[in-house]
Amino acid sequence: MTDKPRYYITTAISYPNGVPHIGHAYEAIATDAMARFQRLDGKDVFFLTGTDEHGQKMLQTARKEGITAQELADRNSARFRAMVEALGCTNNDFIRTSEERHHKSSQEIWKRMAANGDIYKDSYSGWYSVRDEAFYQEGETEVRADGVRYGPQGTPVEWVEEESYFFRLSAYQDKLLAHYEANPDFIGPSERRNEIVSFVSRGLKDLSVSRTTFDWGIPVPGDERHVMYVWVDALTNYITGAGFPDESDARWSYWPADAHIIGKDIIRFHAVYWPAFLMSAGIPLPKRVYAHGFLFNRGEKMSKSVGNVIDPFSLIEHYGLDQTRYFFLREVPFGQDGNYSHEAIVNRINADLANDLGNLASRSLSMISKNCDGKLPQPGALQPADEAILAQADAMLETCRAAFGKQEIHAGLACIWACVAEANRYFAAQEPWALKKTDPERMNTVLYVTAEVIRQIAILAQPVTPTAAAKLLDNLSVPAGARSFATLGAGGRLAAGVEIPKPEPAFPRYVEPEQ
Ligand code: ME8
Repeated sequence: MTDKPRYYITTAISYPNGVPHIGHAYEAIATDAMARFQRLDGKDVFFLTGTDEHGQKMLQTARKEGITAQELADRNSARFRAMVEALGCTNNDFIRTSEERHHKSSQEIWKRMAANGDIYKDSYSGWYSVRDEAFYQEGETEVRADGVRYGPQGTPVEWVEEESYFFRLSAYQDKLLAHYEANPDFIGPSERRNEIVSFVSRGLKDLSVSRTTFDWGIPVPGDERHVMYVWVDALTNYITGAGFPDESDARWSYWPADAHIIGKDIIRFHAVYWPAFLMSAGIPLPKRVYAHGFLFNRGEKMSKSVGNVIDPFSLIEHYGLDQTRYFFLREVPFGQDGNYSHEAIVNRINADLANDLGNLASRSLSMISKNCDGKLPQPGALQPADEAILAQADAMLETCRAAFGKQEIHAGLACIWACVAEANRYFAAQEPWALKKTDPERMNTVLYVTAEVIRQIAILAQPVTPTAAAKLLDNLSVPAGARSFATLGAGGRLAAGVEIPKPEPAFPRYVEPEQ
């Protein structure tokens, strides 16, 4: 624990009823980039991810496979853990909802909601989607040509009738609307905010929060015939991870979370149910819920039957980790749906990374190696072109900070790569290779300025392409302790005379494998 400002960020916790797919990887990559950004920007970051192991969907899958739900959870949760590792994620913890600490925390939040008078017993009858683990109003469902009734996310629903505890969600309609009004940044992006405000304005019904027809879940305190509705326990993971209910735990100082990063299909749970549960239990609300879009394979929804589900492990192996991270975060405006295809990935790797940044770095640094005794050259008097490119580089932090602060990762990357493009124009226009003969002092200035701009680009690229950015900074002999955002701008300029190694390529070109 330090006296740095705290920053708590989470992904959704994934259902380990199957193995991880690219949608899960996308969320982890984006959240990791935001966690790394805040860390480099001087915050004490806590980043939580994990698996959501209870509920009927897990139980049904386990039965089909002839194993227990716990066995299924153990097997697949390990795959999710391996995925976040393979993606280079810097999560500080990995929570599993079947853990004891989480049972304790969920039972405590339940008791607090009950003590507040918000839980009562009745009987439930209505439509339920096992795939979404969600209850739907009849009006939200439709019977399609195949005779099956579907919910709003396109998954089949079934009729459920059983004794159930209810949460008095209807009592929170006005409080939620007042919260959205007073905290305009609570839900992002704005389309999602509007969607939620209009959903809540239409009126809220009390929510069924327990089930009796199966037992794979967390027992309801005082009535063990019931297990909690999986979303009550799932959402609670965010406070379990912060040490709840032990409010003397050092981790509790991270709560309330700064950002829950989730997909758009689960915004209702996070922006309606979760704040209502917390209000009821007297626990502060997270500061922001941000919903990203969905990824499609060439415009098609990924599905096992179409056979277009992409395995994140093979993607990283094929294209490289930094390349994969960069592609998704640059190509898809965060918050909108996005597409991926082999051509689009290769284009980003070769154009943005290998050509624009990689070539600029290797051309300028090899010139320094060859012509400046392998030492960062001493710049002479700066000319307007030098000042202009340095000013653009110095201004990046502010733009990136504003962009990452609103989860607009793509806008941060666009700003960095605009500087890469300008640095290329500067380098081409100044022709340092020609200055070598005509004006070596001026060549030194141009090479120094280019190296300094690359330093700032590499420092800011660390959250998204950590390995390649580290290579670029190694190539510039920037010490490990001088890579945080505090060194950006004029205060952290490269020191002339420092020896640099023979540059190692940071961004190789993608070459199609031989058929
Ligand atoms: O919803 N593109 O788990 P989950 C982008 N356990 N994101 C996608 C995606 C796609 N094609 N498919 C899924 C759950 N996601 C619950 C969450 S949180 C307390 C409980 C995203 O495994 C999805 O939107 O179905 C969600 O944010 C995350 O992956 C996990 O999805």
